[in-house]
Amino acid sequence: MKENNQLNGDCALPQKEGKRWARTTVTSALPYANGGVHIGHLAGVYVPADIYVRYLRLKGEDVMFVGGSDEHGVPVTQRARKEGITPQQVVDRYHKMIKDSFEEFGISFDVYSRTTSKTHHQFASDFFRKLYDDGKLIEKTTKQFYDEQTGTFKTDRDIVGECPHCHAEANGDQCEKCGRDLDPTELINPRSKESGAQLVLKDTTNWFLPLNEYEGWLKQWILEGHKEWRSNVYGQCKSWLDMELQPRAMTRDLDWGIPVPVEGAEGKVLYVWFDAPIGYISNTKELCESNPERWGTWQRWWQQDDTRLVHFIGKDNIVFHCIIFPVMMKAHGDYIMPDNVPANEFLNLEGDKISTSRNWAVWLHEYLVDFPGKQDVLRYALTASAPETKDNDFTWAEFQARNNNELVAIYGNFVNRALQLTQKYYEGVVPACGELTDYDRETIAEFKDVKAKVESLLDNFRFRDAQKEAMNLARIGNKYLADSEPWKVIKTDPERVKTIINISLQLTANLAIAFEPFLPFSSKKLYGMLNVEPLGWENLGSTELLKAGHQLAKPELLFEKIEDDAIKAQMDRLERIKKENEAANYKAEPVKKEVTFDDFEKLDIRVGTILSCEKVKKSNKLLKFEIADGLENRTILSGIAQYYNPEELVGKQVCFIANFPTRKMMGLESQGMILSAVNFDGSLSVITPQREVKPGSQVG
Ligand code: B3M
Ligand code: ZN
Repeated sequence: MKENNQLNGDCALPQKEGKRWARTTVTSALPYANGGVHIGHLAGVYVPADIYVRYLRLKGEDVMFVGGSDEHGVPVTQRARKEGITPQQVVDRYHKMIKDSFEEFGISFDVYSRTTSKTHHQFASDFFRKLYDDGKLIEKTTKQFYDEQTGTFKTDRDIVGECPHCHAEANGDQCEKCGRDLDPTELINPRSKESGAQLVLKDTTNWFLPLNEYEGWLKQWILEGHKEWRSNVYGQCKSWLDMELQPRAMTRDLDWGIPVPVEGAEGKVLYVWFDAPIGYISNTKELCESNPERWGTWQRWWQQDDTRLVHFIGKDNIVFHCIIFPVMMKAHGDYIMPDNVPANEFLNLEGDKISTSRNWAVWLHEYLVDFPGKQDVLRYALTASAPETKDNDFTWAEFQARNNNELVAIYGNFVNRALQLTQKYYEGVVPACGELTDYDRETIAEFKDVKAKVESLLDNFRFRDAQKEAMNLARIGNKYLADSEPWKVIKTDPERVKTIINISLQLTANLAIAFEPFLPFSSKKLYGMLNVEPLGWENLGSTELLKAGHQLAKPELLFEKIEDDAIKAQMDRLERIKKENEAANYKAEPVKKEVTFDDFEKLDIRVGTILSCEKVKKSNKLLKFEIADGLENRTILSGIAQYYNPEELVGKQVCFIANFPTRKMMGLESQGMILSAVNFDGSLSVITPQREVKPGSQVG
């Protein structure tokens, strides 16, 4: 194909060993289309990838940002079973939802497709077939669990049974109770999750990728060649390579997935981790074919030596992107290898691991309902506490503080002051810059530095620190205004104020550039207020961005304070979810030691009617009851004040133990004990006979 100039554009990408990169292919993990996306996804993968891509684009690099949904695999079929719908319905629903969320948060994919597309099925199938034809795969027969009721083999996650260690019910791959990794053959009494049937072991043939044969090459390529990779990534690769690699199955006995293109392989599909990374390539192909003028051929992005490949992923995907997928591409033979895999650690939520099944997450589509228009606030907060080197915690309190104390109080405040002063003194027209003082020069020198700093950090995938540098520019601005005091000087030296305001406005324009990769919505808004088109990354640090005489638009607030109520509503939601999870996980206490009927008969349990009920003074636990017991009536104290209003109990019947010795509490006598059920969360509910009976009736 004939390549146009744009495709051949000159480049200034980071160079390695004299290598000259002409373009960059950036991929971000394909999320499973079995649920929405949450802040963990955004912080770990998509926001950093987007910042990086926006930055490269701003620098004029030729870059393609590839994304898509991973629509095969057991997570999808499990979801389908849970919801009683087909896997196709599951992926249709969630692909749309995920795609919309990414769009709303400004994740600027050049292509976002799906692994159920025709292009992908064909591509992955051909890829497999080439490995198969070239003899790069080995055929192995192994014993797998088989469900005779449904006539299907079961994958680890579709098997349940008794954990051999702690005897809780466990999944085939892991016991959630004791946390141990398991092999399904270790389970006592393995059963099918789907049908509940006992499983039997049955022979099956699958195709394996002999990872072991590539060990030497992997060691050379990663351990020798990529010492610059993040230490968490390098470390994980090293520990894999230090253990002996084993052949790994690339096909599965399942019906949801891409059929294995080999005769006699009916009922088998490609392993989801075989087809998913190929999705990056087939999505590239789809994009290239839709616009060959702009993108050229897909091979340019995957097979040309002057292309740089970068994978953004979470730490649980490291082995797939650094070992298995590279071996697949190496075995195939025509592909370039990733130059870097900046994997992040995990983001927790309020101290707990984010979990889709426990709904312990902040979902993007829900966030936007609660905080409309505040995409950048979340982007900012997530980058500020990105789990780049270790797991990190997202808290709503920190989110609020990042907004109120940084976006509003530093960035927004500076911009607002600069623009408002321009309105006030010059009706929104940029004043001319006069003679500079030493202090002006120092300030200008400081903000000229920012470009080099931000670039070097971004080139090294240090997004948190890079964003901090951008914010530092606003700090410089605030300090400059506070020190220069134009609101005072205006009375004595109005000419001088023109220079102060001019510099402040140049700084404001610089902020719009510096924050563009991080906070695209806010930069757009700020460019609007400055009444200019995007100013260009190459101009970051310039003091001549806004010409004297240029008319600005009406200023608005760039960020708004987030009030305590909004944060409390989020905390209440999490509290509710915690409660629901506790209830769902509640397991009844084991039964106590056996007693005899005689033991039971010693207890005199009766029904009484509550005549009156009131709070005991100075106690927040105790209620005082007058109970009609069919004899002389009695007073009983009970520690249920947190769970009932006294009025709601009057007239009700309760069960109580009548032959307990009288006890003194808070100076009052209690003649018996009211029986309550203790709920999973410790809350109490009094026991009432199901039909009204005469006070004093015995319970037995
Ligand atoms: N869908 C796993 C995950 O969502 C998987 C990533 C595929 S990337 C090629 O964590
Ligand atoms: Zn266990």
